[in-house]
Amino acid sequence: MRNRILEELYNNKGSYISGEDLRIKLNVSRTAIWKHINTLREEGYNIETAHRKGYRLLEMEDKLFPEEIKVRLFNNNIGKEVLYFESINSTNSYGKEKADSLKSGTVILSEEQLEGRGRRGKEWQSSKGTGIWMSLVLKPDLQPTEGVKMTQIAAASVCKAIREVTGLNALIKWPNDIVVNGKKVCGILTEMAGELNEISYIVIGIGINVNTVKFSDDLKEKATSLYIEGNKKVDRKEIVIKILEEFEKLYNLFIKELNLEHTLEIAKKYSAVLGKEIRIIQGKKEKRAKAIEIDNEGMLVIENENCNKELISSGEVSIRGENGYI
Ligand code: BT5
Repeated sequence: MRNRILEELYNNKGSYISGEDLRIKLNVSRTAIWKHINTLREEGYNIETAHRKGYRLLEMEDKLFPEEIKVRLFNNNIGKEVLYFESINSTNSYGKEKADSLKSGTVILSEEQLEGRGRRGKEWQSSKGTGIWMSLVLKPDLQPTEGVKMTQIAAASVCKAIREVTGLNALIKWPNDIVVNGKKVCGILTEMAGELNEISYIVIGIGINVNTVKFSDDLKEKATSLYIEGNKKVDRKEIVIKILEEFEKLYNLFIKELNLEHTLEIAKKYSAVLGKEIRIIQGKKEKRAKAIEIDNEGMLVIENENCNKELISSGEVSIRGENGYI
């Protein structure tokens, strides 16, 4: 009932809806409506009450309320279900734990993560209210080998969304980062479970520094936020909605055509590495190379120090610029 009331308030956002109209539409008592409205207020929804006029939803505080996102994504499959937390250990861990009971396309959002993770157990700093800490749960009918391509689809979606919403020159640092002016604003962590020839679920974690003002000493050389680069506060909801719209488009094309053509167009156009001298870090090993191309499978083609071409798959590598982060 809480959600139905909220939906009605959203559909009338900015104008009043009377308690009587709500009562008839939702078939509950006015007292019940009043109680739900109070709970919603406690949760942070800005609902005004006026005598004889009823209830009105006003601009919200800067939170990633799921209804605001769902209402704007009514044509999307991804984002039909949005789970929202004030605080969580990690949206990816939650997605994995609950994968069996979650529908494909479920989005998990949290205002903060207490144990945000990067790849191979590295820490991902996810402080309260400053960023987008989000996971998508998918259950595609694909071979497990195709699963890694989801990172590329996510990277292309995030890159486009940041560019469109903020106008910043966001670039994709293959395979799983988005950078602005040479520093990391976003990292992607794709985790998967399944059998030999069947995926049971994929959880794609996307972490974006949106309104972060300051980073810890260990990060400030290589991390940045949309706020720092653009010098203005960015509405996190706009970015979430744009990412999910872009993701749905690219994901559906991939499932239909079973190739990454549309994603790779974006990956190449906005690549931060192609044509550059880079360092490839794989465990303790590091080598120098030139990034030449991204092939049709999304692998990075490099020219090594002996001028031979090599294919690098995204799994275990990190890329750095010759003299810095990129
Ligand atoms: C990543 O790993 O970049 C993947 C990050 C994925 C985070 C999302 S948030 C939602 C979901 N839930 C999770 O628990 N995780 C996902 P990797 O390429 O391994 O980079 C990790 C490294 O990035 C760390 O070792 C730090 O050096 C750096 N780092 C940590 N926090 C950062 C931040 N907020 N911004 C930029 N860099 C950061």
